[in-house]
Amino acid sequence: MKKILILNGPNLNLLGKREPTIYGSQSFEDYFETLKGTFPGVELHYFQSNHEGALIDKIHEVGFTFDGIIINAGGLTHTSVALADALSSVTTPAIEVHISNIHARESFRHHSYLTSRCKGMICGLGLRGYEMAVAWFND
Ligand code: CA2
Repeated sequence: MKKILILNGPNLNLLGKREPTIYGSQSFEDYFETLKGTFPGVELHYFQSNHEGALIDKIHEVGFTFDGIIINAGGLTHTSVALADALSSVTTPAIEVHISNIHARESFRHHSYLTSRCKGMICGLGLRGYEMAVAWFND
């Protein structure tokens, strides 16, 4: 069974509670339950943290044994060389996901330090982006 980690960064614990016009009205915990039902043959893990170091530690923890990492680093996407280095330092491939279309928003969101370290990037398709990333790893 493939092991996949979904890694969410800062503020994504507020999904479903604030800014529903941008990020939708479902909490990630609820969505995660649906996702597990969609992929019964995949061992799905979920970790969210508001702390950069905790996200890096998690990448190191799973990055040599899991089959895939799906990462939405939140605002750290646009600032964190350290997260990019963590993705480069492990063997598990990653896919970057953003709920909103970062290229249709403020210019500071247009650059991601992570994209070049990932197999691909999905943005603007809401929570469905996570499902598409799981499907790709599960192929
Ligand atoms: O669109 C995405 O998934 C983002 O990664 C979300 C980040 C943002 O900084 C990126 O540019 C794009 C922000 C996460 C904040 O999430 C919230 C969710 C609900 C309410 C408030 C914030």
